[in-house]
Amino acid sequence: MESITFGVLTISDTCCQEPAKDKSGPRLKQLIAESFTNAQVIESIVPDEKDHIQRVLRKWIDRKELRVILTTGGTGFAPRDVTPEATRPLLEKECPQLSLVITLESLKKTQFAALSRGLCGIAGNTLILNFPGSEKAVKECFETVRELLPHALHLIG
Ligand code: MTE
Ligand code: CU1
Repeated sequence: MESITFGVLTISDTCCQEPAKDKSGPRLKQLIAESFTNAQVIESIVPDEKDHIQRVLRKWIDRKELRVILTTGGTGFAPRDVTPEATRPLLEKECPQLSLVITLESLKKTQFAALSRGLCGIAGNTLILNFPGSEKAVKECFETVRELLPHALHLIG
């Protein structure tokens, strides 16, 4: 399979102020490198603000070579958790079964998986997946979708 470019977007007020505190972004980068040979990873950290999140997502969706965006954080029930609300308007297609499989697998690890509202969908030729904001959660979620990604991207075209 040819090399895939991933965008990893950490969405966190704390990590945006102190990037050294971001554990889930670097973990995702490592998981990608272990799973896909020649993968390129672009990273960014933004606060839990809808317009900040959308600015990065739009920029990445417009980049033709960038095929997968993994966001981490902001999917929960707290007032400032707005990742799904920022993502939804940019999606051309939602992929609810992908969110379902992430939830089903996550529920095998923790019942708190029910508290993530993360979305999955397609914008242009980019697949966007919202993961929760912990190192443990991104590992579990990434491992759930990893094998699906090449065929998914093949279908998106
Ligand atoms: N999913 C998996 N696979 N593993 C986890 O540890 N944590 C849950 C949930 N989903 C978790 C998970 C918890 S505790 C919360 S509060 C929600 O994700 C939302 O997390 P977020 O607000 O950091 O996005
Ligand atoms: Cu939680």
